[in-house]
Amino acid sequence: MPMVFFDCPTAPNPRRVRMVIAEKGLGIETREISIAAGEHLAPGFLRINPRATLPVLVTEAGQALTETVAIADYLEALHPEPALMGRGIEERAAVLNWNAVVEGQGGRPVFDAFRNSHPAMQDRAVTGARDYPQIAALAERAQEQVADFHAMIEDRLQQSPFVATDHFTLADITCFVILDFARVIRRPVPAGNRATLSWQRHIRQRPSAAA
Ligand SMILES: N[C@@H](CCC(=O)N[C@@H](CS)C(=O)NCC(=O)O)C(=O)O
Repeated sequence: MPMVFFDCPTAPNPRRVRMVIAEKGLGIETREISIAAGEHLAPGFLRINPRATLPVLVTEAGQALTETVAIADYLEALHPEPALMGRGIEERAAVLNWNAVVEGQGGRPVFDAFRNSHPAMQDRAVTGARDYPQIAALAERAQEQVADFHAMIEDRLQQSPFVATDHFTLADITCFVILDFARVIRRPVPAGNRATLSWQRHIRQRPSAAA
């Protein structure tokens, strides 16, 4: 069975996987699922991922991986170069650690603010097959947390050329995609955050940034 990548062109987590695939120069059979059209809630897709989220990578053995980190780790094991998960145990630990920090302190509030305020997300405040109403106060709190995230990542990038190590990794992909997606909640990187803006310009030049 060939490997199949289930993608959604408008969503940030699938974009992280597209960037990993582009960085590694892989050609993987891809099927597009439209979240906007509700295709991820159709019975055929729920049989593949009962949690109704994208991305999904179905491996050659038929296992459905539904988490970006697991997909990136799997592709790295098959195609080690270029290394995006760190070289050696210290680097790998740093990549997993920083990736989780960025997902938790950046991704969580950006997604909370978007899902709990955007008209397109009405009753879709939480991913999954079940509908949940928006909570306006949660969106407001999340906006404050996004400001904290911008400050935290600026501090980090003043000390380190990349988020996790001295080279480009999955943690940079995650941070780049989240900062870009924050346009939907009108939170660009603040003009004074020079280290973040310079790192962002540098990553925009990579071909994978267009993925
Ligand atoms: N933990 C998952 C998160 C996947 C996720 O939340 N994907 C979003 C798109 S970025 C989704 O499927 N949303 C479906 C919806 O909005 O109903 C990952 O690591 O990729």
